[in-house]
Amino acid sequence: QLDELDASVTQRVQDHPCYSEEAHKYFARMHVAVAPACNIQCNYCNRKYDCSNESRPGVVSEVLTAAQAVKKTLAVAAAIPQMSVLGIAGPGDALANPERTFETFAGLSERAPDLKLCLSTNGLMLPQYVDKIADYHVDHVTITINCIDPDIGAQIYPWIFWNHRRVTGREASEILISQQQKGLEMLVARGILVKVNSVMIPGINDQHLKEVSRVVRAKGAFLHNVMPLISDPVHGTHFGLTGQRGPTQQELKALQDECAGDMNMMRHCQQCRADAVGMLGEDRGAEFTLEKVEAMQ
Ligand code: CLF
Ligand code: SF4
Repeated sequence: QLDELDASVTQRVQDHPCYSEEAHKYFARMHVAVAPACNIQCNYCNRKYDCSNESRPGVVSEVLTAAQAVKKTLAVAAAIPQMSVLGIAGPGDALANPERTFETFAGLSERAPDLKLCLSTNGLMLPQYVDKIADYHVDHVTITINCIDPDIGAQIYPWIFWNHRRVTGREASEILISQQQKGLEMLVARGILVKVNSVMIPGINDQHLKEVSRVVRAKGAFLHNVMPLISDPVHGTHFGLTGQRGPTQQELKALQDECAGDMNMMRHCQQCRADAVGMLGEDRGAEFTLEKVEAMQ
């Protein structure tokens, strides 16, 4: 399918390790954990860990200010020549922490203009920030879309925070879904490359994700990444506590194959932490803690 894309798009993904399977052998990415807050609740989330939108529950990230994030990025980029992408993926939601997120992007577009900027979000605030995302030359945005049906959404999202109040039940999912779809359309209209992440939750959205794949493809999403639910009572997620299981490897692959009829599927995702550093599947974050970065300057 890649052959069908015009050359400019191919060029835009050729050094992004997530958007191009080939690129992940040669290029590295890093995340800066500048976004601790979140504006929704997913049943698979435990706020003590990194956002499961992009990240595997792991160890709590060191939350950075924008200035610290810029400093860390410059130090890492100097030490790892393959570093091509800087992403903000939590540990909460990038757009629930807009000041730090955009201040980080502003600092980097000035001091490291060659780094590609990448953002991952649950999509709730996306329509409000699309212009800003375009202004800061963020070229890659990931939206986590787990459903387009609010009845399914109600089983995944117990609440969202919207217009200064908490909204629950089906209404919460209706708002979230409509914001996500609107955000997707607005990004595509501005020529920003969109990847959709979906968490596969057996018995809840697994069959439905084929429809999600069709719809987001039709709206112009570039890539779909179906990730397995990591449900572990040890992490204290609501799903983990209720005994909800994650998919097996075979179930995940079968669903990815079914979705693939419609669009490019990402199959090399490593469910990175919100402070991951290095090639995909490699995490050199411990080499670049703030303390060590300060000592390098
Ligand atoms: Fe990070 Fe995500 Fe950007 Fe990549 S990760 S914000 S698109 S630079 Fe990549 Fe990691 Fe999978 Fe994400 S392997 S979890 S898809
Ligand atoms: Fe947790 Fe991420 Fe969902 Fe927010 S969007 S509740 S941080 S998994």
